[in-house]
Order: sequence, then structure tokens, then C-alpha cells
Amino acid sequence: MSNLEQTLSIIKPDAVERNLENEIKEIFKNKSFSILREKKIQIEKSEAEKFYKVHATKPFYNDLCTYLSSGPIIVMVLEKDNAVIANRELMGATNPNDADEGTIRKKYGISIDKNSVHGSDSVENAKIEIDFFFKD
Ligand code: IDP
Ligand code: MG
Repeated sequence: MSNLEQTLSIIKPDAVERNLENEIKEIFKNKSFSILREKKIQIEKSEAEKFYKVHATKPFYNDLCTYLSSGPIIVMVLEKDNAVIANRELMGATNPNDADEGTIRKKYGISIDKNSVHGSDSVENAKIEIDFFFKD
């Protein structure tokens, strides 16, 4: 049985700054993700605070929101079978030092905060996050 899902992916400022946009998109395409929508934007800190509001109580929240709004990002809607978990697996662990070989964060991540990509963590949050960036 197929289970087509959509998930939100972000190429974060550290990766955009290093011109990794096309390389990272190729990784998704080679793993059979379709990029349904994409845009390059820079967000305000207040928008980053909304996007990451689940982390509002964390000690790293302020730095995280400053960072996500610090430069251009690429936001994408990815689609494939079981896209949410497939993208999380392809991204690797939050801390690039803990990420498995072959994952995007292992290959490109600099540190736990500059870890190159974001991916939704559940189907429910994917819908919320896609709406956040692509509400028509
Ligand atoms: P995820 O991106 O793998 O889903 P989350 O726990 O949702 O990880 O955290 C969101 C983002 O916050 C991470 O991608 C990372 O950039 C940052 N972050 C998470 N934990 C820490 C930390 O302990 N110190 C600094 N930044 C962190
Ligand atoms: Mg998360």
C-alpha cells in the first residue's frame, strides 16, 4: 500500500550561504522525493519565533530564532511515500556528530545549531508547517 505524504523541508542559512542548495535538492530527488513547491526567502525573527514556538522554553530558543532569520533559506514541500519519516532518516540526527553516514547532516552539518536542514517531525506538524510557509 502506498502512503503518499508531504513534508516541509528547509535548507537553513548555513547551507544556503555555502551554496549547497542544488546539491541538497539533488539528494532529495535521487531519493525519489518530488519537490512540489519551493521558494527562497529570508524571514523576520518574529516569524522564526512563531515557526519554532514549540521550543519557546528551551535555552537555545533565542539563538535558534536569530539564526534561522539570519540569512536566506530555501523552504520546500517534499512528497513521496512516507515522506515525513523518510526525510527525517535522510536528514540524520539533530547533532551532526551523532548523524549516520550518508545523511545530509553528517555530510554538511557544522554543529547542532548549524545543521543545514529542517524537516517536519510528524504528519500533523508537516501540515501546520506547510501552511505556515505556503498558505495561499
Ligand atoms: P530537529 O531539527 O532535528 O527536529 P529539534 O529538537 O526540533 O531538532 O530542534 C530544532 C532545532 O533547534 C535543531 O535543528 C537545532 O538547529 C536547534 N537545536 C536543538 N537542540 C539544540 C541545542 O541543544 N543547542 C543548540 N541548538 C539546538
Ligand atoms: Mg524538530
